[in-house]
Amino acid sequence: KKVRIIGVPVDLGQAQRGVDLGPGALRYAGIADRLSGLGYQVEDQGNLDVPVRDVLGGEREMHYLPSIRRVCDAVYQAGRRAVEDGFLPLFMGGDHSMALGSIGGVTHHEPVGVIWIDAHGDFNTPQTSPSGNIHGMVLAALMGQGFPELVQLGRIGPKLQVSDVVMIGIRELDPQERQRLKESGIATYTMREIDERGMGTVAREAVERLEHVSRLHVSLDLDALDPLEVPGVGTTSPGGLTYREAQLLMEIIADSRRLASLDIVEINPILDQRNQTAKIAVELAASLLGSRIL
Ligand code: DIR
Ligand code: MN
Ligand code: MN
Ligand code: MN
Repeated sequence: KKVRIIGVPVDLGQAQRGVDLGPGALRYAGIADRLSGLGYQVEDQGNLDVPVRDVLGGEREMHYLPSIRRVCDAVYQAGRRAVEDGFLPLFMGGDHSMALGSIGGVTHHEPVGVIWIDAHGDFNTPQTSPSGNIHGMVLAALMGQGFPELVQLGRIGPKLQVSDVVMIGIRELDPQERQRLKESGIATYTMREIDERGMGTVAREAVERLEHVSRLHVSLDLDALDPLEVPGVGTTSPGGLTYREAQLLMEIIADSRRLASLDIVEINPILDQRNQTAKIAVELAASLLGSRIL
């Protein structure tokens, strides 16, 4: 069992400064040692090259689309190579825009089922996005909608089918994004579903919905958790998953034994207290990779 850690210090997909420090925060929280302790051979490939926005003045109006595309191209190739080399790639963001590359790359050879854990839908198109921020458009682009530069990234055409995606933790959607998501047919477990039915039931059902694919990818946006427990994220949304609910979700996904790749995104250590968000993310990653209480 081999894990390859790939740092993607990109903050260009959103407005708040500080998410580019996520890979460092996760390393300082001990992610590599935690996973080695579980018996994995862990290889840290370092950070991919990402330009800082301070040198990209001319791209501001375009919400850094050209640079995000270039970064995601590199992420795509790194993800593809990790799978070819027999590793489970762990992508450390950075903001969620990097998932365009990670999910593109890990689906290069065969489809994967994606569990998108997020307070937000990330299902905007350039036409529906009130902010223009590309991290809010990633899932739509992966499914073939939005900027052609992003839709055609790595290889031509959509990277995901509707039936290959489940979303968990959703509670904040823009008006037109909400309409788009409802019409998309994507299986979406909102906070209401989790409150009413419980995380155990929801998580098992979510994994079952992806039974037709042999590999699973988890895209974990830390803002899915409640900001009281993880203050170190850029776009906080109240009423999120508790740490316990998130742990249970990780353990149930791990039980499937099909986890093949992972994104940990949107950690902003500048807004954090004592790196607690990254520490919690490390514990969640450990559960997802098989750590058990007993
Ligand atoms: C919002 C926020 N829906 C947007 N999205 C965030 O800008 O499109 N995603 N924060 O994680
Ligand atoms: Mn997100
Ligand atoms: Mn989010
Ligand atoms: Mn704009």
